[in-house]
Amino acid sequence: MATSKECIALEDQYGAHNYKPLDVVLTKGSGIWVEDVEGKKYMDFLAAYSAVNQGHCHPRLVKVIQKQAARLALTSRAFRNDQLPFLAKELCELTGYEKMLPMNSGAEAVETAIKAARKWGYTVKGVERNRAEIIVCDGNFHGRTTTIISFSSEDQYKDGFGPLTPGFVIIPYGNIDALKKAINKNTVAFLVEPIQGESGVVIPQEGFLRESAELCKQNNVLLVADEIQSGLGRTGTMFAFEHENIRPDMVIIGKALSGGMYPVSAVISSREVLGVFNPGDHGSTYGGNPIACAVAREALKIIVDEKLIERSVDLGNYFINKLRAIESSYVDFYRGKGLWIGIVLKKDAGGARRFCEALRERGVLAKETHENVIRIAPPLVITREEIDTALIAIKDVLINKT
Ligand code: IF1
Repeated sequence: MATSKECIALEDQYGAHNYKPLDVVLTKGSGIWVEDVEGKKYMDFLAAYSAVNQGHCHPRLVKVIQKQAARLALTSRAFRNDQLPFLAKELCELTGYEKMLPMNSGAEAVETAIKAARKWGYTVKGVERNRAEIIVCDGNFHGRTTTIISFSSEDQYKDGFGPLTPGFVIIPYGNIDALKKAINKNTVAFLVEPIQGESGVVIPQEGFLRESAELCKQNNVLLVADEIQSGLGRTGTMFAFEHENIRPDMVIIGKALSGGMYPVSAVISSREVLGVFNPGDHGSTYGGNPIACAVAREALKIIVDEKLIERSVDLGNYFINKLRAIESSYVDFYRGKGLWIGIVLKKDAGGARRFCEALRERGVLAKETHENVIRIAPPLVITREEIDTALIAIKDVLINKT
């Protein structure tokens, strides 16, 4: 078996350098634990950006993917398969939406929502052709396609990739007056993350989402929630928007929809909105394939059966209270919902990356986001004892730094 050093050298030589990962080469995983090629074990406190909410290699997902792979893997949507209808039904029943459209990556599902919103604007709302506007937020992250980066507020994501797609308006995250001002007769949708992940687990001021939903309703604008990272239990509810008792017109999901086993994403919405798509308007070779659907059906059942949402509430509260009791001169404050916590460091703490490297030395894998936030998002199957174990390392690092 190759060593970490060999793996890193090969990837450096043959792989494009569009990432700068921590130099840990993983080869196995189970629950919250992962193991590197030298046999060192780590606790995974990133969970593949919340794709692995159900834990690594969940035995039920392993079984389902093996069984379905041996039976039927791909038909394309030119033919039907016997898994998609059941995923569609189960997902709609679980979430209370009328229809779903399956894709693969998160970005593809975001693109799907954008296309649906635009076409809804032209065919239902009556917006003049090619004039549709979608409002988005400063600090957003919705993926990396050319259209999606067109409305990123992060220069690096766009620089060198133009010409960009027009039709997007950026407002400050959480600013309801700005949203009010930005809406006009051409506005078809407001696309928002209920909690911003990449921005550092940023929770908008209480009431923002509720007031956004009202504004959207008054102005016949679709409220579109990107729950790719925040959804499916991470924040202690099925969807993060539930914290404000709203119901977006369209919801975008991905990541944990497959428990990390396979790329599966979807848009869920009403008959009115997803009804704008006619045969040939949109699609994907792999979207809705039998493996994806079988895995997603099981991944959703695991969230319910293992009470991952309830666990996220209880353990998230337990965790953040324990963190708040740590007296660290480096920490500015903590914020979080459920098992999604941002440790916000002081400006002079020397950046979060060094803390993540120190955590890794102590067997905890976490990823910084923006200069000074340590993001904590373990699989939701984590136990209280495992949190206690991790807290020893976290406390040590937050007090001693390295
Ligand atoms: C990478 C960030 C997290 C997402 C939301 C859509 C997508 C994502 C809310 C696109 C993806 C990822 C992708 C990953 C890093 C990561 C990330 F820091 F870049 F922002 F999680 F915080 N909407 N998020 O969070 O989904 O097409 O990737 O399946 O390496 O780009 P995708």
